[in-house]
Amino acid sequence: MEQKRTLRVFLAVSLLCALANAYPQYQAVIPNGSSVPNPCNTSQIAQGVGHINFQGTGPLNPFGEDFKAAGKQWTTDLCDMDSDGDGRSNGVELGDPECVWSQGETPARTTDLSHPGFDEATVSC
Ligand SMILES: [Ca+2]
Repeated sequence: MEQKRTLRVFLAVSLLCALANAYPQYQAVIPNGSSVPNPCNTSQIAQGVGHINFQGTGPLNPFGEDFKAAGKQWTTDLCDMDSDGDGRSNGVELGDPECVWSQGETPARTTDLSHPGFDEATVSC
């Protein structure tokens, strides 16, 4: 009896964790995908870079829409785009200014990152 209860609690917690981090596998598909600062609190990481909600759920932001249109892959075209219209390409924001990064590699830059889906100067938090 106690084991069934423990299993139920474990499954519920697992489901909540899965929902909170909707698609963490996409973090590995873009450069520095697990290190993009939350534009509303740069001491935190944006868990869902492609979503309006920084935790990674719900509607997509402009970068998420472009990522989806690119087949959910990091392409040269996606890298060159300026999804959030802040004057910096997605590649510059994510540390791949030359658009040469491939999955599994260390990006050219791993610091001074910014969010490709929100213009930090105008985002409302
Ligand atoms: Ca941009």
